[in-house]
Amino acid sequence: MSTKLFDLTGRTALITGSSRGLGRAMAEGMADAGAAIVLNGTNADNLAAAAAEMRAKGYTVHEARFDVTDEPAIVAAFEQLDAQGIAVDILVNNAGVQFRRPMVELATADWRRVIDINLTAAFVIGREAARRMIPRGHGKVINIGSLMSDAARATVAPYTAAKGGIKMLTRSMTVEWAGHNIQANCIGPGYMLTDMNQPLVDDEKFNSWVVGRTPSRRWGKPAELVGTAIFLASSASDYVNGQMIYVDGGMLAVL
Ligand code: GCO
Repeated sequence: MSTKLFDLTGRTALITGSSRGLGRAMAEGMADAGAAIVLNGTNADNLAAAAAEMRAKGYTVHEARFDVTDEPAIVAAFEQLDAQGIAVDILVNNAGVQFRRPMVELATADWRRVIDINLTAAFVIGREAARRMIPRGHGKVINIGSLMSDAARATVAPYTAAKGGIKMLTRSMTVEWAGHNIQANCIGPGYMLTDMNQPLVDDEKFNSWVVGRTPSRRWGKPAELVGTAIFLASSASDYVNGQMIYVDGGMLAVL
């Protein structure tokens, strides 16, 4: 009984920003749990390479190349999936960027770009997915938040505002879509070893702070998000809605 609860066989997951980093790790994990995967990215070569690597492992992989800030491209991608008979049962709004600059030095255009990628995209893609999940009577939406969904760090204001917003967007999705048997939840990764964070890992002072501030005394590995992602994508979470689950080594739980 218990293993079937986490079985994703017969389901299809679209994961934005999934040719590398956290998105790729979740794509591999969900594929291993039985899901067909729709990989997304903006770089055709990276997307094709990631798809080929995953297909070589026997996984069912489709590719949807679009920029998450390009609404016409998003709509067209969903229409193409419709035409191919590919129903997105699980949406992971993972694509995101970081831009580190003190607010007094931050250009409004940079603020807007981070908000567009990290927050507005999750609304637009979530809306397109839900328009199709509602008639089918089921769906899973997993938004990727951050420690910054609940705590602020200097120099990352637009990211913090966006990740706080993604937590509340998840609750808006819950209040409007749970009645259609769509479960919307949020994962809050801690400091994970990703390309985006490499400059922080390489900064001895920052690295020491992360290791000292995290009860687990280490950075997280992208693969360590997979269990929570599979849980929220599976029948095991059919009565879990509007929640934020932190995978952060305990960082936010302690002073
Ligand atoms: C930063 C980091 C963080 C992490 C992650 C933590 O500059 O502090 O990029 O934002 O990436 O979001 O949850």
